[in-house]
Amino acid sequence: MKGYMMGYSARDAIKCGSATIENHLPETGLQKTVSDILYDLYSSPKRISSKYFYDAEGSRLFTEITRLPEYYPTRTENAILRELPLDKLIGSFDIDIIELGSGDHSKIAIMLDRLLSEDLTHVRYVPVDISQSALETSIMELAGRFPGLAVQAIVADYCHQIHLLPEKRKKLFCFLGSTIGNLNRDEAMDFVRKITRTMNPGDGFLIGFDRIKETAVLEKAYNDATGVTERFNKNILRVVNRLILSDFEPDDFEHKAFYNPSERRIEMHLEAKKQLRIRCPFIEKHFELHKGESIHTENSHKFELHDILAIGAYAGLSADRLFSDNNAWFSLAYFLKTE
Ligand code: SAH
Ligand code: AVI
Repeated sequence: MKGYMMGYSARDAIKCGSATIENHLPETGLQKTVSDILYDLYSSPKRISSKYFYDAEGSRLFTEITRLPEYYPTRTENAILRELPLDKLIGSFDIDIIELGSGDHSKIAIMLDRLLSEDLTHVRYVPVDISQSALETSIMELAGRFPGLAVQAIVADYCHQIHLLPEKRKKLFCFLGSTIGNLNRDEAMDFVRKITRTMNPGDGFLIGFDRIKETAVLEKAYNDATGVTERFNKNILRVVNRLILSDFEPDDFEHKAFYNPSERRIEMHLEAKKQLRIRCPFIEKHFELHKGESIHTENSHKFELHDILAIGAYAGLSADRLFSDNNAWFSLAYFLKTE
């Protein structure tokens, strides 16, 4: 079995103007995907990896979340990005800007808007995302907005397919939106360290961190009045149904999102409204959820300044600049590889 999200194989790279898109997800193998998902569903407590949120519908819903009044992280980070001296961070070298989890590319567009058109000729943009649909939309929209910008899009799992990242040219890595917070704290440290190993002296790493703030503000951002986050959370069950051929009924579950102060994170769960039997052809029997049992679908860690500095230090990076809004609700840390 091959290929875990439908699509073309890596060899069928698609071109759009001066942009290319390659799908490397099939290399991870469907069998491994099925066994990973089943392993997590048999764990106690049950869980589903948050990377499965992002099929075409999940990516669309996430963009809708970023526009909600309650979801402060995007507009706060965007305001910081609008002031970011990108020209100073990249200099006048030929450079790859590699964005991990680029989503709907709205943030790189804000950053590239700040560059003069002659500076853009030195840039190759390399968005890396697990969502093929998000990258397809991105390359088309970027071609219209920044004609001539070289784009090499990579559909891949950035945690397990780091070897696919370009190595030769000078690089600026971007990991925005506090997507780093969706990894557990140890995973985040190891991930930044692994990426850093692919960097050369002089390369930079820009990481967005959502900061700790009033619990009410945090919890509202994940419990919006119009229920978009609820739809986003439940959509993960449709993705899982497609991958493991299970029969989860999303409306049998209630969306739960709350701040866990001891872990300093928002947790999202799907809680069974009644006793459930879930069937899946890859297991001999069904598996059961009792009423009130929950499936943990996402962690969104929040960061103190010392957490941010520790992540850079563990990777051997120098913390060069920290850009924050006036309330310190969100910070962008610019780390430099010096040796
Ligand atoms: N950076 C954007 C999008 C954040 S949403 C922003 O700040 O708005 C998180 C993005 O990361 C999604 O587009 C999702 O598809 C992608 N993603 C999540 N897990 C991933 C993984 N393991 N590998 C590659 N992309 C991943
Ligand atoms: C992508 N990531 C940083 C978002 C977050 O805030 O953790 C995903 C999200 N989940 C619910 N709302 C937004």
